[in-house]
Amino acid sequence: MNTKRFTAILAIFSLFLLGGTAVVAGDSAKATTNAVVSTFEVNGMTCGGCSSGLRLQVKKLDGIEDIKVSHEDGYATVTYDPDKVSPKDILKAIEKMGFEGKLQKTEDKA
Ligand SMILES: [Cu+2]
Repeated sequence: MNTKRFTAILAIFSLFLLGGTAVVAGDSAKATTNAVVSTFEVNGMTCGGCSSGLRLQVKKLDGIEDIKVSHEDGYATVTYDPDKVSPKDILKAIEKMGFEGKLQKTEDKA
């Protein structure tokens, strides 16, 4: 009798624990700790519309944390989770916008 009751309490407690774990996992997914920063040379951008269009296009990809684009200097700096998205995917998005992209370097997020 007592054991049964204890099992039921344990089961309910486990559910709370699982719920708590799920919330924690959701938070850590947002703030990726293994993020990297890739710099791409982007040719073909002529104005602020080009850079903001590219920014939106790349942000559509899963795993993008941040992106800075400069049409004057012709580059894009992208912070992302390498487990979710690759430089190849980002280059595809750059080409989709009609620009020419080239990966320059990839570093760990500072
Ligand atoms: Cu433009």
